[in-house]
Amino acid sequence: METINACPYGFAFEPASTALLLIDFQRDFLEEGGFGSSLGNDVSLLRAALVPARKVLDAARAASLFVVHTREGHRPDLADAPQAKLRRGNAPLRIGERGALGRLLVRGEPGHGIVAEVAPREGEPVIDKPGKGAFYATDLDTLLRVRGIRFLLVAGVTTEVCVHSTVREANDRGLDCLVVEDAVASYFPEFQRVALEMIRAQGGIFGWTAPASSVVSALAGASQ
Ligand code: TIU
Repeated sequence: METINACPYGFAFEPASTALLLIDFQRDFLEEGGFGSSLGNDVSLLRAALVPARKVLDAARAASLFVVHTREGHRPDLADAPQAKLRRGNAPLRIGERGALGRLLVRGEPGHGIVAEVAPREGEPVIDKPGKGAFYATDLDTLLRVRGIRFLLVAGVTTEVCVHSTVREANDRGLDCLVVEDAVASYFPEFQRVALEMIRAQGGIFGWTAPASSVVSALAGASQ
């Protein structure tokens, strides 16, 4: 077992049973003209997560961890998008409508792609998910079970939405989850802070948190 210096206490993990999950690092959330900016958000806030996430990704690859990427989005015919999700809010553009990065939150459109900094490599599965959580209506659970994964390191956007939905459910499925504090980001600085506190409160009620530097140090030890 290796241990990451984490909150609320050390995160013990076995590298062969650990996956790095990169959640929704898509142009639709990180760039102007995508879904996130259509909702009125300052998308530049999310970019802070990219350098730490890339460091963790490099370290995970060097330690031969299983790396999985996710993307939120819908079929071009929107048949998998509930009316409740399509109707939600009063943004000028809605899911499926055309913005500067193509149709918002639609698979195959430019905005749906993962940004270059943390782009998937050959052999790293990419999970297309219609919801906020990465388990809902996907084969993520199967992929993790086949590999015997018991520990998840999590990076991605946004902290209080897709990261929380995924980590809460992963916890219920029996996985120990560590969220990389500076490799997740929110459009709301207050939510970023509180979302991380929620995870590790009450003795780690549904997970651990640690900065990328601590994760990278532990993975460097695991690579030797
Ligand atoms: N809007 C927002 O904060 N997030 C999402 O809609 N999806 C994800 O978090 N990926």
